[in-house]
Amino acid sequence: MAKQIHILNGPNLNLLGEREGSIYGHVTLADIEQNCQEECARLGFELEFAQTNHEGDLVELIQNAGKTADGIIINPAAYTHTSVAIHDAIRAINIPVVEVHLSNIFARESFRHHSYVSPVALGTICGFGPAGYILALGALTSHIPE
Ligand code: DHK
Repeated sequence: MAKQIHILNGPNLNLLGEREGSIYGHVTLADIEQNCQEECARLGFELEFAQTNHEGDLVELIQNAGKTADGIIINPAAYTHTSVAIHDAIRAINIPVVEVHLSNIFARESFRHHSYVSPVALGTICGFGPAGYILALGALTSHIPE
């Protein structure tokens, strides 16, 4: 059976393409999903792709992925900077997690410089726009044993 990656996206990422284009660009989340599906097929992995605007739902998606997936890529969006619940959910599972941000959070407002997710992630990719998801897939899948 093919190994599974779950890509989880947090609040307001459903608005990509129409939201603050100078920061987040003009690519939609559907475009990112399509690119990730193609890259996963190329790498020989199955992909589940999800977005939610709700913190508790993101916690449940992480818990479920912990039971069924082999690795997670997560862009927790604003919850990156606020959510102990997401930090704890990642600590509670035993699969690798790669954190992604489209923008370079360290070049933005100081409240974005702290991440509750980075200390419990395998690694973080930020500042490369949608390409960050593809970079994360390469990093994560190379970390998952055959
Ligand atoms: C997306 C958001 O919505 C922000 O709240 C984060 C992140 C940055 C991103 O760059 O993908 O601060």
